[in-house]
Amino acid sequence: MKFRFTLAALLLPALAGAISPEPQKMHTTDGSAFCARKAVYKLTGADEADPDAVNALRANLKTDGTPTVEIIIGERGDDAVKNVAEKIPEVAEGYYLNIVSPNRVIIAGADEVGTFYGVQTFLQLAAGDAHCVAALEIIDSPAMPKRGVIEGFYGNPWSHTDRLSQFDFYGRNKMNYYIYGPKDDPYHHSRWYEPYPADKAREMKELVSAAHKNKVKFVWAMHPSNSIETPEDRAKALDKFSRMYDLGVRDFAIFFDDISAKSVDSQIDYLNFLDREFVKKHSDVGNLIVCPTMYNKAWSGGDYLQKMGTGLNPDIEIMWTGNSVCDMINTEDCQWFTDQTTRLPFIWLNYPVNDYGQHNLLMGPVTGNDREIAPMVAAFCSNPMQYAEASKVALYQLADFAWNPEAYDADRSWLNATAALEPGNLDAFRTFCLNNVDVAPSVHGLRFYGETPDFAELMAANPEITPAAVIQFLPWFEARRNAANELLAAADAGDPLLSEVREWIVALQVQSLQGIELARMAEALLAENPNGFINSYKEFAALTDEAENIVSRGFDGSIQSVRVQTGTLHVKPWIKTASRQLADIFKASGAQYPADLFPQQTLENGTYYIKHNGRWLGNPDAGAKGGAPIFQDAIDDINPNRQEWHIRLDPVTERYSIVNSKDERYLNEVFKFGVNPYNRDWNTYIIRKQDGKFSIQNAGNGGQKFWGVDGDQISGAQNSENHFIFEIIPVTD
Ligand code: 14T
Repeated sequence: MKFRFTLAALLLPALAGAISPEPQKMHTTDGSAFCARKAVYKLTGADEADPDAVNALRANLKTDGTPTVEIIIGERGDDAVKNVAEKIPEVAEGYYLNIVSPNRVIIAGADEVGTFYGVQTFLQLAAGDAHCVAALEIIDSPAMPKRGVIEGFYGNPWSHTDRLSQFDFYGRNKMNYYIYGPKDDPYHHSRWYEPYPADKAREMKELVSAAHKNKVKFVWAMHPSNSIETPEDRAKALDKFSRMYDLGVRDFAIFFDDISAKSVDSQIDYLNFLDREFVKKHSDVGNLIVCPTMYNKAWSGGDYLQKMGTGLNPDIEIMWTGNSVCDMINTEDCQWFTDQTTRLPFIWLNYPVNDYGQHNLLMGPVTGNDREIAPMVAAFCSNPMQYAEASKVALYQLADFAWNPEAYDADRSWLNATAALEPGNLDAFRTFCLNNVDVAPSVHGLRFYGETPDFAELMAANPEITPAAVIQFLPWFEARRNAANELLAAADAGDPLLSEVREWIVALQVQSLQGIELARMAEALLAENPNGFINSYKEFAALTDEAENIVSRGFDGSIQSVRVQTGTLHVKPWIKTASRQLADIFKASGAQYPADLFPQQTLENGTYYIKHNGRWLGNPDAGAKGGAPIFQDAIDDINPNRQEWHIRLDPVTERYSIVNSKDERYLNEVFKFGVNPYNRDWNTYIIRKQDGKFSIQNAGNGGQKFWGVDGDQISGAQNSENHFIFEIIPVTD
């Protein structure tokens, strides 16, 4: 067969590894080529070709001994590749790769970066399973000119080792941008004007050079907040930029995100000043990039963006996260931005960043970005997790997307990503990743519904949670336990990715053991074996406790330590519901059990008065929209249930909802009647009891405020106050 496009390498897994990103054009040609494992290479053109490309070949291939394969290498204009000049794509960073039967390879870049990328593709082919390469021809180039990563999250910045490993990864996967802007590096943000101390400066220099060797632009970003107007502030900014220049930095950005900006005019004036007084005074410094204060559509208003568009020097680039802070990028978002600014957005994709939902990892297929955006963006960069190694699963796919969005297939890209990253534990690793897909409800509302798809199928097949149904889930949990055990062994043997996310693997293990214990409880119920049930229940309760106390990055000085969770979309809520269901069946069976076996609820589900200083909490405007409950001096004998409250434990959050018995309206986290649909992540409370009095506290997304009382309304209490100020009294007929 003469022409087989694009998918050829994936259809020939025994012959080649997956090429990352997927090439634009590829076809196999007649004849077979050579086995890379045994080959000894001779390089032709190495003197003129890009040195980083040549080094990458030398570092990965055998070149000593009698040559069996010739590699002809160079970029447009070089003698070595002049015969194929017309085959080289006319796109920056493109390349032509020809593996000619039986033993010749031609790598010809459109420019130095193109040659380097051609080498990466060849090395990927040469590292395929059988180490044998097919004769084939590739013409390849990026759809988006700037592709990469913004280290722009809150929390523990990446380590030096993390970053070095990232740059190597970007080089191999053809990403060419890295923007340095970790919010918790004081020299970037809070003390932007201070020079890096000597040891940090040395590391920075090493980083810049490692990035450049991998054809990655190292953009150093500064976040000066509102200190931008005075001559002193501006002199400090120039000084800091100069110091960074001396460390090798040639690309700069200014971030104005997450502040309340004083004035767009002074931001524009400041940026144009830096552009004029610094960028334009250095012929080797790239375009200035800015993250505006209004960096997404939901936060945009007034004439801010229009002013940026017309006021900024034309080659200053403006970042954009899309429709909202955390959202995938659609053509409409890009168009909207361009309509405002007359510029193409420099995309800052807030994925897989998880600083706003730290309990969850984002390890799934990357879906949701429109494939048609390539001509509509200036750049496509992603803000990752503080977990650098684990972020590579998403970054691999985003590199694939940005290079060749038309061919992008999220599931296939995810399969390739996982295979490239954990070839030794592939099935177990994929199982692990699929348990960590959704970020759970958060302020940003970004969700992914593809988590644990086979568990979702089991749930659909067993909609009612009976003991027999619970037993159906046993093999699923056993398979997870086995995967977790395998990955833990690899983590402890030093695998960098798996040891980085070790706690989430433990969480998967504990969750599987919970599921296995639930099946034992179900078996005991069916066998009418109360002691068996009690023992398994105790075991289950201990595992639940363990699951809630797995902490990642809890070391001293950690900026963000995290209580980990996994399988939150389907598995975790199912486990909670199933355990309550089995416990209820057991209680109803009339079996004897120790009084303290089941957790004591502070309050049994029921209807209560809530009282403060002798006054009753009531709902005088029952049936209205919104409004607040009121403490009333007198008991309501006209409509008594306006002062009666249904207080119930939500089985998923294990916190209480508080709903008025007159009109079923719930209380929300700002102490009012909610007007949106009830949401357990916002509208449930922790209720505690001490000396006969109760405290009520917001939780989940609702924050941590305790209820206090101000006049006749509930208000947020000061932390120093006594929070046990309420009486909660059952309504008895
Ligand atoms: F600059 C921006 F494009 C941006 O996204 N800024 C931050 C970013 O550093 C952070 O990692 C990301 C995800 O949490 O969101 C932005 O930070 C926020 C966003 C909010 F909506 C911080 C507080 C918020 F309320």
